[in-house]
Amino acid sequence: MKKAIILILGIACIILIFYGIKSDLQNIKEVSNKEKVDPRTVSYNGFLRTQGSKLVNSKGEEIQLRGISSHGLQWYKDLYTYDNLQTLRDTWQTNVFRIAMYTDPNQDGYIKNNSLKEDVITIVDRLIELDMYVIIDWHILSDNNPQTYQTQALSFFDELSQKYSNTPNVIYEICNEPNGDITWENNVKPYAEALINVIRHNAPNALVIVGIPQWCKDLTPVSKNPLSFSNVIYSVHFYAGTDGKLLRNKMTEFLNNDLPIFVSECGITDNTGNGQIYEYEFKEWVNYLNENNISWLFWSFSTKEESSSILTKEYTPYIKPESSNDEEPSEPLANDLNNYLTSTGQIIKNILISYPKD
Ligand code: IDC
Repeated sequence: MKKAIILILGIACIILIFYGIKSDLQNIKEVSNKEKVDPRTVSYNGFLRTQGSKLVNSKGEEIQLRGISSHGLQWYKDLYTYDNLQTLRDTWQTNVFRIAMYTDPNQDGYIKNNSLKEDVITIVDRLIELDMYVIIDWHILSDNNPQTYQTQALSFFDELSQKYSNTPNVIYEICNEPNGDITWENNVKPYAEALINVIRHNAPNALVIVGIPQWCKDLTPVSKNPLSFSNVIYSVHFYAGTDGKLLRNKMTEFLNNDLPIFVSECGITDNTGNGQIYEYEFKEWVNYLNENNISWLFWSFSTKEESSSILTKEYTPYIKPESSNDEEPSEPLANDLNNYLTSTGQIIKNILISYPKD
């Protein structure tokens, strides 16, 4: 009798151990599968390139990047902490962030304030660590012609493309929005050729975004006379209160000419970045972008009191004190940006998280 009990207990133990090991193995397999195939990461996708009108990853699969653009780095750089970028990745499900570095000296941009380059590098390195794509945006705006500071742009991108020559995360946006008294043929195209030559020399596989005339809306001259480089993508910017079907029709025509488009900036207001919110029109835009697999980034990650901001002015980020690098904030939730969303922030977050998991 005793022997029989011992035997039964023994068999029961063996069965339990067997199932324990099996479920452990299953867990390990599930975790390692997840680690291997998260299709939003740079480790999965590698260097991006263009193929006709499409953007594809290193395996030739189509890809759509979605993310948020910073506001002017000179004003809001403290917001782009590692924790906040991680939140954009994990809770907002984005895979790209854009660093808008204004150039205009009259706006305290890079031409006057060279130390912004160090801030760009700090944020780029955070995004590399987070396995996300990052766009370095030479944010011309009131300095309408990209040729005005071409010399400075050449040395800026020369240095950064050397530094990040083998880093698939980094995408170069060489001029935000050319505007004013300039043309594609005489100003933007020659500027782009000079810049792309330098970037390609250092980082032959890098994707380059080229802003086009009239605040990134005038596609016609580009279509007639595109750049002859590969892996170049043209940026179109829209603001839902200003731009609609007319611009979308032009984009469709452009795509049909086998040329690629990247929406490196877009907004839910009119083009002032303030005033009314055009939620319905913005969602029409997002549907169009999804149908065509066009990447897009939202303007903007800021706390400025204007309706394009995703955060309220009360938000302040938690900055880790220098001396206690590893310490957790005592009240982490108090600094969670998700608790300080404007209605714009809430709408954009909902749009981003409603995508099916890739
Ligand atoms: C706006 C900012 C605003 C700032 C202004 C001038 O939202 O706070 O005062 O720039 O620096 C763009 C530009 C982008 C603009 C945005 C909204 O790329 O810099 O930001 N916009 O006006 N193009 C179309 C709209």
